[in-house]
Amino acid sequence: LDKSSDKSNDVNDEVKEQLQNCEPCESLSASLSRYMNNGLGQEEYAQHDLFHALASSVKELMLGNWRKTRAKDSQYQTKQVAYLSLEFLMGRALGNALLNLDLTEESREALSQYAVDLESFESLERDAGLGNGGLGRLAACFLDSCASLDLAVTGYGIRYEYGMFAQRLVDGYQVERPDRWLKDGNPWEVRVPNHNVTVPFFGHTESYLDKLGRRHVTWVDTQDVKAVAYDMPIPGYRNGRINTLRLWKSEATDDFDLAEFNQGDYTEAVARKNLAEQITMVLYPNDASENGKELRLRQQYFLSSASLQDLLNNWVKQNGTDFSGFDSANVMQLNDTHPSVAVPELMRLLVDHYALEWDKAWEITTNIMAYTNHTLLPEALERWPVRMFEQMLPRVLEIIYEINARYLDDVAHHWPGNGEMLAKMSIIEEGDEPHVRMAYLAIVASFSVNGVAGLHTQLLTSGLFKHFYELWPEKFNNKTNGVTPRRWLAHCNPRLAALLTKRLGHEWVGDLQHLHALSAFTEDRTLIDEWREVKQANKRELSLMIAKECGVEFEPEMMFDVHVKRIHEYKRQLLNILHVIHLYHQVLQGNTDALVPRCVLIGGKAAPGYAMAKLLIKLASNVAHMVNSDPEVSPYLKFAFLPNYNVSAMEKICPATDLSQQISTAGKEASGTGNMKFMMNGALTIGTLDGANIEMLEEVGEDNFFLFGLNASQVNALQQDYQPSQFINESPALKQVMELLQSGHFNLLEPGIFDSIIDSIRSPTDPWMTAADFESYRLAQQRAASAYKDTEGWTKMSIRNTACSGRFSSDVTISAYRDEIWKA
Ligand code: T68
Repeated sequence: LDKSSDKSNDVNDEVKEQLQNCEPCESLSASLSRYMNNGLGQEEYAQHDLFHALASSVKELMLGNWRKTRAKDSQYQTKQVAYLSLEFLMGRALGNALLNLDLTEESREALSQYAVDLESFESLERDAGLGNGGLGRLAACFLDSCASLDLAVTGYGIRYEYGMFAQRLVDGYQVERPDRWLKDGNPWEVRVPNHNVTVPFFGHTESYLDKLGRRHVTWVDTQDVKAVAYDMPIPGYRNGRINTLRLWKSEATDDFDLAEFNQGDYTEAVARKNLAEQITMVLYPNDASENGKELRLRQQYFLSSASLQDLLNNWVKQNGTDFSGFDSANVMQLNDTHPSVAVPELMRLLVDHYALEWDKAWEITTNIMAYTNHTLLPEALERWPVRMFEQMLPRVLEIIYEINARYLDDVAHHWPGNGEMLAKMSIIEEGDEPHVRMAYLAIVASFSVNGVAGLHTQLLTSGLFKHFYELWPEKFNNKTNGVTPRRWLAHCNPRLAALLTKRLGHEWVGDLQHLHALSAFTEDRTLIDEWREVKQANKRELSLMIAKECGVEFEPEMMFDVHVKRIHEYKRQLLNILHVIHLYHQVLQGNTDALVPRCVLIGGKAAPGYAMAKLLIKLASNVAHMVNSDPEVSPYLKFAFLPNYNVSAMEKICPATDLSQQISTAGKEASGTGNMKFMMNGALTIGTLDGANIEMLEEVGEDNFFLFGLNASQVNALQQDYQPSQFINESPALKQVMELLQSGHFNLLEPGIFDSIIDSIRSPTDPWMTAADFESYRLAQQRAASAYKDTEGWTKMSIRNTACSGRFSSDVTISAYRDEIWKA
């Protein structure tokens, strides 16, 4: 230090910076004591109070850097990204925050004075279940990566009072229970009323000409709803950055309450308050279909308008109402079409409120918007009745019409004289009940449109969005999904994390590509033994949970074969259940030589209105009952359906899994992200050529992956003339399974309940082609079984899977968003 004064200055600056970073300079332990002594105001406390005190202390430790991050970002020296999503499936925050802030050991110590161990303590926190599945969890992983990569990204979402429902099983049937996750308060959030904005609904439009003869439109007699911001801190991985997840809550505005109150209509006024507060009351629990409910559109507009107003207010505060430069300072990533009404809303705010010319406003809008598509399933594509817009958002509809008219000029130019093309590509779908096609609206206004895995993007540009691709090829790009290695390896699998760090150093947590170095050790005996010991310990831990939740004893020596995700026909839980029936039948027949003892686990929620998905849960429950109650079967096969699968459950499941099932009908799963979590944690995959499975297979090689089934183009080709009976007749195994199922063996007291499932397998119009892939699936399962018998060989494959998982870190994905889309 003495020798180089320059350097010592650097060091001093660094130290100063660090000192500033840790304000307020109180230890976690001191802060915790302060909360416990002063905050509660009483001697007695419950575990839950202790949890709140710790979480509040951790949040307090973040406040200084949170403020600094905001101050730095508000300078607009770098581009600001707004990630707009109706869903953020955050799960628990404590463990992740401690890891990222490097406070795990300190909090362990702080808790020891209360005789509490950190791990069991973490389970006191309720999951923030503000999402359905993959799309919502992706948004949460992205927030972690953005903060960790030091990017100025704000998540904008809805503070649902009720998150994803809790699932219980009654007689094997799914029963939904409301999830009042905020019941005991949320220690992580900060209400920031100075960011309140007002969102208009209903009313009508009026237009007038100004002195220069320009037409202006005003939207009047609206019913306004207040949007109140609640901020949650998103700490980066040990880099001092604290980003923000801003969640909006709807409340009644004070003035319209008062107006009615003054007219003596007190009850009306209170009832209206309810209407306003309904908007953010509950998350819609459909993961792959649109329900067309008016309240859902209200949520979408509420989120979009509030977030855009926030963005514009921030800009105006710094720069006044000159918007030149606004579009090089901001970008908005739309998480699917759910927030795509942001497109006409930004136009409305710029044109009606800030009096920009249409062309200028359109230039800004199209420079800012970027859209991510997450599905090819036609039933999930959003189309809103024009009539609904007309009533609820009359001004927004006018703007959509104007956008459409101008855009159709481009279409006409590109395909001259082709009227059919105009109808096909119009944002408005004509018919008895005209609809707004939200995906088209998003594509027209976005400078970037991306799919979420290679195959998915390819199918988008060659199928669903083919003509848009012809019109604007430069807009389309692929961004294969990823998952955060902090939550999905470092935090959820501490045993494996410690082993990796011992071998490779700790850099892998911030850069998962470091895991490649493991490939050099796949022949290392010590590593192989330690690796297996980690897996076995994780399996023992999961067994306890399964015993408690399902009443089934999973033996850690058996293979853990796991299929957890939302229940949907395209994800083919049915194929898995049919295979379990096949194994069960083999055991009953005494054909046990080729079997490996295995524990099969299925878990996932069905959308409450999706009858077939609910019936699949009942089938799994009934089959599990038969399998588990036969003592002759138990040594070879156990089968459990885990109720209430959620983020926290996955944190226990993926570290303990041997075989991960990713068996969707090819071409239907956009990407998948569960597949990546399992791979990172050393599970082998049995899977189809679908979504990101294809890229995982590329990384790990066919020797380390159990591939089966038709590929996407074969699925398409076969659809023309599909004869399930042929596949059933050609596979003795499937034939037996069908016979057993049809005999009523699994529903003796409930005759006929599974008929619709049986019929679907036999139907030539079965889009999921369960029968077609059964035999190939069965053989792949056989390969997995014989591979598992070679413990050492299996462990080597497991190591290789983890070693090759670096590409599926969401840090890699977000770096690509940053460089290729956001230019941030
Ligand atoms: C999922 N989509 C994809 N949708 O199915 C999955 N949909 O392949 C992909 O990995 C993941 O997105 C992330 O890209 C969903 O999860 C929904 O949850 C959803 C919610 C509401 C309406 C429609």
